[in-house]
Amino acid sequence: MARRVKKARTKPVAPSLPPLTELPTFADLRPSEEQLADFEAEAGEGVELGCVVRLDRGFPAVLTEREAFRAEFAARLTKGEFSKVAVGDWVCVRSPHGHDMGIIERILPRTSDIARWKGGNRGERQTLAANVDVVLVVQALEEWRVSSGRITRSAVVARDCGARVVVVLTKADEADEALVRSSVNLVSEVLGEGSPIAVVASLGADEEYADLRAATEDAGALWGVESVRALVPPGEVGIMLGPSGVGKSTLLNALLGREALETGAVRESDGVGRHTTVTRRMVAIPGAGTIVDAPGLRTLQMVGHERGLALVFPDIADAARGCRFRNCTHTHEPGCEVRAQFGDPEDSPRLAAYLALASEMRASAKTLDPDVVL
Ligand SMILES: Nc1nc2c(ncn2[C@@H]2O[C@H](COP(=O)(O)OP(=O)(O)OP(=O)(O)O)[C@@H](O)[C@H]2O)c(=O)[nH]1
Ligand SMILES: [Mg+2]
Ligand SMILES: [Zn+2]
Repeated sequence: MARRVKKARTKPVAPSLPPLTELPTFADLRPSEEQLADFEAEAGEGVELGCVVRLDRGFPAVLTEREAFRAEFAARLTKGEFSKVAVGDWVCVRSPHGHDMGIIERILPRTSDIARWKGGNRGERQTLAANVDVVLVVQALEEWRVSSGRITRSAVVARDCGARVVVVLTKADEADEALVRSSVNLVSEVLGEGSPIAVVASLGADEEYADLRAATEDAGALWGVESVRALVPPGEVGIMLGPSGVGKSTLLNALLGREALETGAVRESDGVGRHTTVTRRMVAIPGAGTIVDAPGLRTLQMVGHERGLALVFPDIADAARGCRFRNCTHTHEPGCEVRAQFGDPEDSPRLAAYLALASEMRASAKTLDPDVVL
């Protein structure tokens, strides 16, 4: 019989955490007028304004005007609130003053909240980043075609949360001109004019690829790592959103000009990444704003993002208001204005993407009630 080993009762300690590097300066991060006013109205003696710049396995790090430090929550905040702090959050914080940790007293209301649902129909809402201006939807060009479904899905979540969308197609060096051209055309078709597209080959110098550059620009997209800087101007905060292994951290290293972030090989058999990045962290980009590197996402469920859907597909959402039935699925119903105006989804990737996301939202609304879980 196996002997039971008695477990030692030790107090849980914070794991050893990596040093705080690549941080933006405090002046790079700009709280909104409301956040500043809230801070001034509420902050007491010894409390400073801070921004959550990293989360390492759930442990926050905060940057104030004077310093950067690890922080924990004031006792009254720990219940439930702990998991809710996100990179980008503005907080009222007490400096450590010789202690290990600063103390977060309050999270200030967010201007935007990039969130996703996880965990199926008993799921919870997880904030990926707060107060974000722009979402970089990242996808690799190595496949035979990019997934317009994945891109529109990310765009809907981003727009629903109040952020702009830009699309970054990576690994252009593994594609040819025809693939670059058709991928850019597909993304422009499904997302319309509003979202800029950049095509990058992060491991080489932008000048090395004259043919890819010509194909990219010809299709109406921006070429090269350097073009990404202008998409996140100084003072703005962006987040990279995309599956593991598409090259998010590699692109950030290229923008930084050194290997500051860990990158990892993708699995040979199916090209899927191994979730190399495990930290959410802000990275200050020279000549640009701040970009949050984040772990790749396996799934992005569509729950209650109707407003985002209408923002990404305004013309289709408009037409849908003209359908005879209010709950028209635009698949078989008579008097369907969407089908009348946009035809058959088989001929229109844009309509097909809209219908797939709308149908998923109808299904999730039946099993998940966002208002209850929030
Ligand atoms: N050929 C080529 N390979 C690239 C490019 N960008 C990234 N890679 C490779 O793709 C693999 C994954 O890159 P990462 O930057 O770690 O991917 P990631 O999106 O950060 O992945 P997670 O952190 O797991 O979410 C690495 O082996 C990179 O060298 C590129 O532009 N061209
Ligand atoms: Mg990474
Ligand atoms: Zn209809």
